[in-house]
Amino acid sequence: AADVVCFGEVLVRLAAPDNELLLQSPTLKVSFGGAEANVAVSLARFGHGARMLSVLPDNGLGHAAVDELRRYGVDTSGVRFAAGRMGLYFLTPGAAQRSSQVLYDRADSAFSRAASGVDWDTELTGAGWLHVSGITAAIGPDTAKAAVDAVKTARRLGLTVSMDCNYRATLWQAWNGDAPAILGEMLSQADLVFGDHRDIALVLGASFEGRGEADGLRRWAADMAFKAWPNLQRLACTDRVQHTVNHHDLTGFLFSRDGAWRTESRPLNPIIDRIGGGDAFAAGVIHGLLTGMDEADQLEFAVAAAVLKHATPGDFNLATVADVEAVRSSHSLDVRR
Ligand code: KDG
Repeated sequence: AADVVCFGEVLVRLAAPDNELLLQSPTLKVSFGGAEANVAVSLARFGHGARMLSVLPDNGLGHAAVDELRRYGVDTSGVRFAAGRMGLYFLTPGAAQRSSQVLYDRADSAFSRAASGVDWDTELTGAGWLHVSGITAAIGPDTAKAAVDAVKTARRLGLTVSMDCNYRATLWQAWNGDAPAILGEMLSQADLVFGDHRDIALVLGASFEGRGEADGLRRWAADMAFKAWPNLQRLACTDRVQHTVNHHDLTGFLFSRDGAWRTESRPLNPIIDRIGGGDAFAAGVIHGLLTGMDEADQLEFAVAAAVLKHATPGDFNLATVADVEAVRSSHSLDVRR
C-alpha cells in the first residue's frame, strides 16, 4: 500500500524562459505542477510510496502528465481519465524587484468536472496517510465537496491527514466560495497543517491587526488553531523574508500542542524558482514524521528541502534524502526550542 496518498489537480505549467515576461516570450517552457503532485514527487524521491489521486483528460496532455509523475516514482494507479480539459497555469518568474505572477487557465478541467465522483472508501482503504490542500477546495463547489469528503473518510478510516492551506484568493473569488467555512471543515479533520497566521486568522475570522510582530502572531495563531481543531497535532510554516533585492532567507516554524520550534534563517539566493518551495517543505515534514525524526530534525530537514527547491527550476523538488542532508550539514542549523 502507498504510504501517502496525495489528492489534487495536476496542471500543465507554461513558464516564460529566463527573465522574460510572459507575453514578451516567443517560447514557453512546458512542465507539470500542482501543489499536491509536487508533494507526491518529492515524497517519491525521498523513497516513500506516494500515490497520486487525480483526474486528468484522456488526451496527450493528460497521459504526458501521468508519464511525468511515473518518471519520478509516483504511483499513478489512482489517476482516472475523464472528459474535460487539462488545467493550465502560466508563470512569469520573478526577477530582481519583479515578483512572480501566476495566471490560471483551468476552468472546466477534467479534474473540476469529475473529482466529486471519487469513491473515497475504495481509494483510501489500506493507505496510511492522505495529503490534501486548500487549492482543491478553492476550485469550485464540486471539488470542495470532494476535498471535504476525502479528509472525513481518511479520518474515519484511521489515516493520518495532512493539509496545506494554500489559500488562493483568485480561485475562491471566481465562484464566491466560502473559504473560511470550507477550509475550516477540512482543517477540523487534519492531524498536520501547513499554514501561517494569515491562513488561521482567515479561517477563524480573527483579525491580527495591531497584534504585534510575527513571532507573537505565529504563537497566537497556533494557540487558536489547537483550540479550534481537536484533531490537530502539528502546525508548520515557513517565512521567506526579503532583506534586499539579492538577499532572501527562509525560516521554518513548527508548533505542537506543547512545544514550538524554529530554525535559523537560511539564505536562498540566488533564487532560481520559488514555486513549489512550500510543497518541498511539506514533503520534508511528512518525510521526517514517517521516518521517526524528532521535531527539530523534521523542521531542519524540511527547510533544507525547501531551500534546495528554490535552487531548482520547475515545480518539482527532485532532491533525494542525501541531497537534502548534504545541504543541511553544510550549514550549522540550530533549532531553537
Ligand atoms: O505550490 C505550487 C502551486 O501553486 C502550483 O503548482 C500551481 O497548483 C498550483 C495552484 O493551483 O496554485
